[in-house]
Amino acid sequence: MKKTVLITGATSGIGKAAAIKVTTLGYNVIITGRRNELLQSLKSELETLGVNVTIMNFDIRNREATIKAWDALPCHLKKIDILLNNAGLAAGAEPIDKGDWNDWEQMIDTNVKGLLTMSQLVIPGMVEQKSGHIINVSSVAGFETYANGNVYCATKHAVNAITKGMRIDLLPYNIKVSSISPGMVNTEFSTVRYHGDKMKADAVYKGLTPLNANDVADAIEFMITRPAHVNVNDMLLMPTAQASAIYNYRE
Ligand code: NDP
Ligand code: 8X3
Repeated sequence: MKKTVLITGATSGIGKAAAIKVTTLGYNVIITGRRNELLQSLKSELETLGVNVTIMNFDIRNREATIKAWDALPCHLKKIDILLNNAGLAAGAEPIDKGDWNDWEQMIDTNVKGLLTMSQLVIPGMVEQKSGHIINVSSVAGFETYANGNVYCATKHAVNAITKGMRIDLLPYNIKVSSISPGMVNTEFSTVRYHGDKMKADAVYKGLTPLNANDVADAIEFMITRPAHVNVNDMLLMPTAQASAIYNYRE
C-alpha cells in the first residue's frame, strides 16, 4: 500500500517542491494551503503520476478551520506516514522597536501555533500505528538571530525546541522527528517578507546563488528514505555562498 505524506503550505516554494518529490517517489499526498486554485492545479499535475492527491484548503492560523478540514478527511486518509510541517513565513524585517504587531502575530500564529495544531491532529494516529515521521521546516534562523530578524528568529528557535520535545516525547512510539534548516532559498519567501516589494525581495539574492526549493526537497528525500533505524535529527542546508545567517559572499 502506498504511504501518505501530509504537507502544509504546498502551494509554493519548498512545500510544492516536496509534494512533487514525494509523489515522484510514489507516495500519496495531502496538500494544504490557503490558495485553493494553486492547490487544484498542483493536484492535477501530481495525479498524472498515478498517486492519490487530496486537498485541504484552510488558513493554518485558524485553529477551528484547521480542525474542521482534518475532521472532513475520510478515516483512511487520517493514517499519515509523514507530516511535513512546512507552512510558514517571515513578515517584515524591522528592528524590535519598530516592528508591526500584526506581522509578529502572523508569524507566531503560523510558524508556531499552526505547526502545533497540525501536529496535535496527526500525532494520535501515528502513536496508534506506532510509526510515523514528522519533519518540521526550521531555518538557519532557528540557530542564529540576525539584525531585524527578532520575531521570525524566535519562531524558528521555537520550532527547534518543539522538534526536540516531540522527539523525546514520541520515543516510545517509534516516531521519527526531524527538522530541516535551510539558509536562503529563492521562493516566494522574501516577497512575502517584504509585503510584495519585489525590489527588496530580489536584493536578498543579489550577487549570489541561493538554494532553490528543489535542493531542499532533495534533502527531505534523503531524510525519508533512511532505513527504519536511522533518524536525521536536523539538516542545516546552506548555499555555498552563505556561511551563516550573517556572512554571505556576493560577486
Ligand atoms: P513560500 O512563501 O514560497 O511558501 C510558504 C507556504 O506556506 C505557502 O504554500 C503558503 O501557502 C503557506 N502558508 C503561509 N501562511 C499560511 C497560512 N496562514 N495558512 C496556510 N498556509 C500558509 O516560502 P518557502 O517555501 O520558502 O517557505 C516554506 C517554509 O520554509 C517556511 O516555514 C519558511 O519559514 C521556511 N524557510 C524558508 C527559507 C527561505 O529562505 N525561503 C529558509 C529557511 C526556512 P498559501 O499562501 O497558499 O496559504
Ligand atoms: C529563512 C532564511 O536567513 O532569511 O528562514 O532567516 S533567513
